[in-house]
Amino acid sequence: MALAAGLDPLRLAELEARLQAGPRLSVLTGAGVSAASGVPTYRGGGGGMWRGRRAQDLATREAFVADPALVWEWYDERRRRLAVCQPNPAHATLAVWSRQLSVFTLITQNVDGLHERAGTRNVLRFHGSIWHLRCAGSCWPAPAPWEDLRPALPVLPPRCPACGGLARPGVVWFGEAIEPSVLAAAEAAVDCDLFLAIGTSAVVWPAAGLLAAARACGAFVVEVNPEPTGGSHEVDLVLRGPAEDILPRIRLAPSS
Ligand code: BV8
Ligand code: ZN
Repeated sequence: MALAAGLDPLRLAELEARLQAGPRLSVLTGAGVSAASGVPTYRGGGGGMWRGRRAQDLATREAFVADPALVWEWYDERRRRLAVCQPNPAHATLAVWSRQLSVFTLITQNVDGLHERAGTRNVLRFHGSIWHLRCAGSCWPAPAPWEDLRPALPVLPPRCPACGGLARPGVVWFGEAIEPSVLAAAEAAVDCDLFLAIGTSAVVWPAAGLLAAARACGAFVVEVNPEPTGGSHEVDLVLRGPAEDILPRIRLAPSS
């Protein structure tokens, strides 16, 4: 496979040398890492809109309270589409790295579950999971989020098994806080030697702030993305191309 156009082999070699030094590696992924699996990105072609509504307007508590059935139709449609998507070579490469490097953390903004399905170790689901549900009410003790992998939910909107009230997707909506233990683990993971930002537009906060935080900890920060992003100005190395082409080319061990 020819290298992605515009991809400098010397830059690839620089990342490879740093990986082969056995660094403490942290990776932040966004929707771009799942693009090759057929999962629409939020700001790319069409992924951000549904029935004329913007994803960031639908992925809110306000939208859910106003019309839980409509919001659940959107999530149900996304779950059905995701159920036929497979991890791609970018997910597979990161899964191998997660098992071969002793200090590895993957912080994903994606809710699609493809990193887990690829067998990646130590995944932090920064924005939760579309395959998890939790009580939307305030039943106490509310059950912990539960996993439901059925592509088509039998009842929409689904109910909470404990109180019979509405269930909601186990994701973090705009305006909602990141789960404190996940946020703390991600903030600890930016203290690393090498930080890769892969397939993210670096627009959504506080995830976007992790790049500068890693830099401030002395990490060498790399962006893997076919396009410039909100974080391009604060990285040390840019690999301008698709993750599914670039990542599999990077050898974790010097060729014997
Ligand atoms: C919070 C789950 C406070 C739901 C999601 C500071 C400044 C400005 C705004 C804010 C700020 N702080 C907070 C905000 C508000 C808001 C925000 O950031 N808004 C944005 C729009 C400006 N943030 C929040 O609301 C967050 N909460 O801060 O709460 C708080 C604190 C305490 C107490 C109470 C409240 C919560 C944000 C989480 C929202 N939930 N997802 C669902 O999915 O249904 S975010 C959702 O959008 C995704 O999860 C993802 O994270 C994000 C999209 O970003 P990307 O993943 O980067 O995807 P995108 O499409 O944008 O880009 C794709 C990239 O891939 C592109 O660059 C493209 O070039 C590239 N690409 C394409 N193909 C490939 C590729 N790359 C590599 N290979 C390829 N083949
Ligand atoms: Zn309940």
